[in-house]
Amino acid sequence: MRTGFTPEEIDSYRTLGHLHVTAFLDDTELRRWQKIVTSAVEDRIGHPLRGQPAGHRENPYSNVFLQLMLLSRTHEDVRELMHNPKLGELAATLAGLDHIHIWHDQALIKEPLANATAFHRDVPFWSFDSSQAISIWVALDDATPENGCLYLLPGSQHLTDYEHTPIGVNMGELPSRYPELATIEPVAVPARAGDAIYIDGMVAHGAGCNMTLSYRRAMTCAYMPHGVRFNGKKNILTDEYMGQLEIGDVLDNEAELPTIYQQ
Ligand SMILES: O=C(O)CCC(=O)C(=O)O
Repeated sequence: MRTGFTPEEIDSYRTLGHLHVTAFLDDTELRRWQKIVTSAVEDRIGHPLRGQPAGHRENPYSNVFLQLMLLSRTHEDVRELMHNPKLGELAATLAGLDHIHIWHDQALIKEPLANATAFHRDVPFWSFDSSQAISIWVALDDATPENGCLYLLPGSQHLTDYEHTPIGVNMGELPSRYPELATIEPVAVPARAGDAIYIDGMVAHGAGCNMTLSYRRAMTCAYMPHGVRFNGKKNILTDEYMGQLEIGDVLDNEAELPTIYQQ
């Protein structure tokens, strides 16, 4: 696994709102991630990653991807992968933080013929507002313009606010809401299996549709800066924790939102 970043990579992340790291995992690590994540996904969904193409569900958003949240809470081997402090240190370095927590992990699997993921920002879905939240998106298959690679609007992380805007079915909904985004040419970020793409939590991004008959697997983890405050949105917080929170409280529940790196 990558162990650090050059100053140029850090600058590039902060300017563009994303960083593509090639060969983030070596071949042995990639095979291990593929095996562990695929087995956890299949266990959660109750069938192998084979079968009919996406498109049979009535709601178009349900045909965007299989979204398996918090596999690390139910599968010990996923927990081991995701709770690697090195992953936390790398994310903290890019985000300019000295203490960082796991917000959530999720596997995102584009099924054959899956719909595109419309442009969105991640933080407005979450229970805190911050300009330093960051995610890692690790390709477990080659992600191409044909099967649903990521697309980003470089530099857009500074151009919007924290208002929640749902991921619509239409690619242009976010740029319609924030016209400045419509001045930025989307950039495709094809990735080889084992590459990682770091994504600023406020950068506008999406993914293409999967026009192939194969699955496009990715494993992701989102990170929360230490000391951020509850904004009233539930997202992945448990009912029990929500019941204890008031808007403005620091999100400091280590059982739900564990520290993954502290300098
Ligand atoms: O994998 C995808 O299709 C989209 C990924 C994404 O939007 C995200 O990780 O926030």
